[in-house]
Amino acid sequence: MQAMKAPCSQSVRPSVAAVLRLLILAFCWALAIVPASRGANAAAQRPNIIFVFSDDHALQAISAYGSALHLNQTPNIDRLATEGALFVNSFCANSLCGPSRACIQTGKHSHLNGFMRNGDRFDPTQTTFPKLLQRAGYQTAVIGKWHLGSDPVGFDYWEVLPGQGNYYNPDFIQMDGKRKRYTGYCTDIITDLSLDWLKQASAKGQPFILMCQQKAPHRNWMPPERHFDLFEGRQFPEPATLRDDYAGRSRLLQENQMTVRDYMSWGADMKFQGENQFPKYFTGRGGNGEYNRMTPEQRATWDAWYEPRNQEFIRRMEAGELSDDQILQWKYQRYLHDYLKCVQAVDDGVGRILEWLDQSGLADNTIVIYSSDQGFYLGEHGWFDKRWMFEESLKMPFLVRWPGVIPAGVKSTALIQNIDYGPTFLDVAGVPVPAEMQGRSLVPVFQNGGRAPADWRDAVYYAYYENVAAHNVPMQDGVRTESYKLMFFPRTREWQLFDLVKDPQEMSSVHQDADYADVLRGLQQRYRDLRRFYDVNTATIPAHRRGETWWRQRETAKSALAKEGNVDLVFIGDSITQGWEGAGKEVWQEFYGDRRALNLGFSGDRTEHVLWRLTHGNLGQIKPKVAVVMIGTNNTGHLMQDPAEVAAGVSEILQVLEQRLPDTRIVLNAIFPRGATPLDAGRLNNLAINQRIRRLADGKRVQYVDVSDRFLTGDGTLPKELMPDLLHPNTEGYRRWAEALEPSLRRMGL
Ligand code: SGN
Ligand code: CA
Repeated sequence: MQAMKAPCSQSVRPSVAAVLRLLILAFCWALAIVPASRGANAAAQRPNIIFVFSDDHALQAISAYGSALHLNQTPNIDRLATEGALFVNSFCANSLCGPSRACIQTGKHSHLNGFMRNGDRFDPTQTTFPKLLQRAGYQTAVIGKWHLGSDPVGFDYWEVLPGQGNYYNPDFIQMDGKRKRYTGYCTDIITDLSLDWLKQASAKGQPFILMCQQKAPHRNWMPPERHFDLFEGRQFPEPATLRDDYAGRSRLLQENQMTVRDYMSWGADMKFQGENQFPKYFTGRGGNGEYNRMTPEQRATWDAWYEPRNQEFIRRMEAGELSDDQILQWKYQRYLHDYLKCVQAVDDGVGRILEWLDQSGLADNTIVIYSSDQGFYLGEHGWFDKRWMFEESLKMPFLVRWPGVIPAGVKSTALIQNIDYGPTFLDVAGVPVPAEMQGRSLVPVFQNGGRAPADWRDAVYYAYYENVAAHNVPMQDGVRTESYKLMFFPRTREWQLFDLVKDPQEMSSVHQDADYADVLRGLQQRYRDLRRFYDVNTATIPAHRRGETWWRQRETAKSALAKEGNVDLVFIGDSITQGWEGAGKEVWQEFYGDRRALNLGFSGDRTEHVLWRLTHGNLGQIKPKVAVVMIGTNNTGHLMQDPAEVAAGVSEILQVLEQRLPDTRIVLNAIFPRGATPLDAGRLNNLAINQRIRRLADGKRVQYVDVSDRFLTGDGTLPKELMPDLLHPNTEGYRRWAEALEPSLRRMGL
């Protein structure tokens, strides 16, 4: 669908040498030379790719991006921009480590590659670009941070950090599964290992791709000894929004747990030794795992630098010399100093790789890209970390040098995303991009001097799924165009709209401003259309509500019950099902009290929550004879979600049940009617869902039961005598439901 042609078949503006190379390649192909020799010839011509990828490197900390604050100098990374291109509108699809990497491997958004949150396990059987490049004769390697749970696949060589890895004396997982500890500083070790591999690979004559994936400058920002003195005496300027009060935007922003002011830890982040002496101002009790890993020599150097400075701060604190705001200022400086020193080592590594390319003569035929898994807040909005769809963490650095194709000094404003990297690498190698990949090759943008071709995208789609985990950032998704950003928070069902031209710091949402009514409407349509285009259906994407205490407790309690087994009948659903414990209690007792029944109804749940629960312990060890399923009215009520999407969610639930409880028969209950009259919008939506899910029944294992006639009067009115709130049955309503279910339950052997 979006597969681009190989660069060699497109119109280029190449150097004479490149034209010659392409001609020779075409000639070889035309002659259909035997595969072995063709491989050798073609391989010599296809460009090598070196992809240097770091962790949490903010654009503000790359001098080529010319940040307003002019924090630091990264001459080596900058070289890629001076000799190639700098992309200023480069975005991630999901601003988190594992998810970003999975998007890159697969060229797909998170909901399709399945790696939606850190801690998920990457399914290595998927189509990934390294596998395809390997098949096409490229030598492939990944060295450094991986963070995808499963072992790398599609690589001739890999050596990766376990999980987040360590800065000092890190362990690396070897291809045989064993761990090897290296003494030294992680960034330098990754560069060393990368150069070792490059030297070997370049001697073999086949083209290669290396993913050199730095751990730095990820939290807890542990600098290398050689840069301790780098910014001595420097006071970094503070971003204008360091003291953001989050007014004018969703209240969810206030719930964040990632401010420099309140969430810097005493030991790991701020590098103090011993117990936390000022728990009012610092989190944690103390301790720094990295410090514990150091050799005595490393510790001595470390202490010699940090201790006098720490002691001076402690002295001033004890003397009461520092106001709250001065303490914030101190933390911000410590944070920036450490972070930027980590960045410096990354830049050193890029320099060593570029130097090797120059010396080896491979620079001309090697594409070098620098990027990072997401951006990062360096105090903007008061924050560190990422996740939010605001600019600083939505953006990814992207600098690329491709001699002969990209002219020097290009600054591109094309909207690009990490799902484009895989397709780009394939395209560069002349490998067709599989239609299932959602990203697009950037080669046409490269060839067009950085300008987006006419058919390029007008907006990117973003979705963050790690709800209520570290830093308490809520689930969110949205679209970003050249000048606007629309965000949606499902938890509060709120829109946020930012005019990036007038309000580049995103300090005020204009979604309720009448002057922006047309923009809002237009972007909401773009949002819906993009979600359809990328196949995003939240009704089928498992989601939890563990941020709500009662929900978490109910989930834990129900899973514990389910673990015991001994269940013949299970009800699965939302508040209507949970109501068997409320208005329906007596009736439940009467009908199911002695039938080993379990209630898995959770008030407010939608299909996505049921999917999550059924796959995270709610089925425990149960093997019921019958499961009664009714779900979907909240997909209607909360979101007015498209009936086809909700029906897909129900279908997914039935599939999960079929896989996990193959011997259980299902009563698929039509969603109850809601609203007073037949033309109630919610009622109609439920009807449309029912029309679809009815077809999911096979009459044997899955039986469809519609009991609406027990509630509705002849003219379709829903009487309050049975459903006082026009949504939930009262006791009499539950009685009618139980009676209506009874024949099916008996037929199914209960
Ligand atoms: C760790 C960090 C978090 C960070 C995540 C994810 N805490 O948990 O601050 O958001 O990693 O980062 S720490 O105390 O262990 O440093 S990611 O880049 O891997 O997604
Ligand atoms: Ca990261």
